[in-house]
Amino acid sequence: MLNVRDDQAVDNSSRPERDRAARREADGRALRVSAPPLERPAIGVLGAPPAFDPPLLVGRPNMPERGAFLSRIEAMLDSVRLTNLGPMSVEFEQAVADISGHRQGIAVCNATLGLELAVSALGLEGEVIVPSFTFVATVHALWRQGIRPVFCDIDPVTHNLDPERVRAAITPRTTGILGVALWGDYAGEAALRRVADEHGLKLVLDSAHAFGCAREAGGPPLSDAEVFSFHATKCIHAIEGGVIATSDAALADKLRQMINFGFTGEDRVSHLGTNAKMSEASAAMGLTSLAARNDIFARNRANHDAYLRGLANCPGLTLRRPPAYGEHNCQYVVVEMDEAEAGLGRDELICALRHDNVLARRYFYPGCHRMMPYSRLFPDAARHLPQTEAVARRVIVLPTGLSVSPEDIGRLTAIIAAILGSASGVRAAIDRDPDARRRFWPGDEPSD
Ligand code: T4K
Repeated sequence: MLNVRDDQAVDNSSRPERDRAARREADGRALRVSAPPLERPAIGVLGAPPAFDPPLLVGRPNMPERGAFLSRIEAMLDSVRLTNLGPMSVEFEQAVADISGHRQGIAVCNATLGLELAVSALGLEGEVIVPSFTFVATVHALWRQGIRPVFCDIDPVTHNLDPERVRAAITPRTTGILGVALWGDYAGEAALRRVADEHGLKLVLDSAHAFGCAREAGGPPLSDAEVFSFHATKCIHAIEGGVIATSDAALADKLRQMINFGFTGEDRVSHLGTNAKMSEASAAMGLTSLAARNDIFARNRANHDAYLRGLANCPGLTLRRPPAYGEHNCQYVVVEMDEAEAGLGRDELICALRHDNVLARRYFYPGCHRMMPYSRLFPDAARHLPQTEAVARRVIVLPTGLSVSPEDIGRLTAIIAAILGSASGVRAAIDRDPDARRRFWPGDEPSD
């Protein structure tokens, strides 16, 4: 049985009656989009009590079935095998490899180190082509290996690398392409493979988001190696963890050595390695989480459907749909906002939602090229990344996972509709609180 938050209907019985009445009133008004906003506010930003308590988060961990997790922990304690390629990490890595269609998996302590090791084991150096519209770990994995990241623009529809732009970015110093299956979408994998083959390059995929997602037209893996994240915020997780997956046996052998300091014998070191092993405690969580995969994906799908229904009433907001082919983990609910149509700015909507305890995110704003050290190293990068710049300004990621129910999403989307329906009042309220932006995003704004 999954440990699903049991207060999803937001039970206020312990709160004062006054509070409950205000909440009911707020809910009712939230549905009446055309109600005069400032007289009797229905939404947090206009003075109503927050709609959600506890807050709805993007990336709140899916908690495991406790009994199953604890019995794995007991087995670990009984066996006195805590780490160093123990039986649970071996079971976990093979299960991940099987599900993702690779022959082998190498469990690691997180996907960031997994990416560094994959890149290093494949011998990448010089320049590697990479998107800027990704979590910054993708790019750090290159730069920390002394590789120059060459930022390439994305396709505005798939949000993944644009293969034709990748082709155009290749130089004599290019040794590989580090693509990202962003939001669990493998779009472009086959085209990137073709480009890589034409130029004798390696293809590595950052598939941190993509565990359990079908590939284009259900095809096989096409990268030389791909790396999945099992961080606590991922729908299937090992608290911290990752798996490097590959069908190249020699590469897998080398990686197994590299995650263990480069040891190839008790007293023999054959590679520059590190310590990137997954502990048995993490593997215990990973296996428990994996066993709940169908339930977790089903909840994410139900939540996605609830967003689809609810956002149909929200002008200017387009919910990104998972690809039509095959299974998808639906772990990120990605909405693109057309500010002109919505009548409100993307950041204003996020600010407003925070007053209702909905902590929507701006993943992956402002793009890695605007983060240090890359903004200093490549100050002109933005000129070549128009799609990245535009997409990063219009994406909002909304809460999902086991801690969020379709009913929550019904209320949440009604609140979004109310916010958009009261756009001018919302804007005025936000403008009256000039510190709000600094509170939510200290250190904003990136320089152009
Ligand atoms: N490549 C890509 C494309 C990635 O997206 C990522 C990671 C990586 C590579 C690297 O993978 P790892 O090395 O991490 O395996 C989170 C995650 O830390 C990160 O793993 C993830 N991507 C990224 C998209 O999101 P933050 O800084 O946004 O998460 P944070 O700390 O704000 O947590 C999200 C929410 O969840 C918060 O509201 C708090 C809540 N939370 C979080 C944790 C960890 C909890 O309630 N409990 C918890 O234990 O980065």
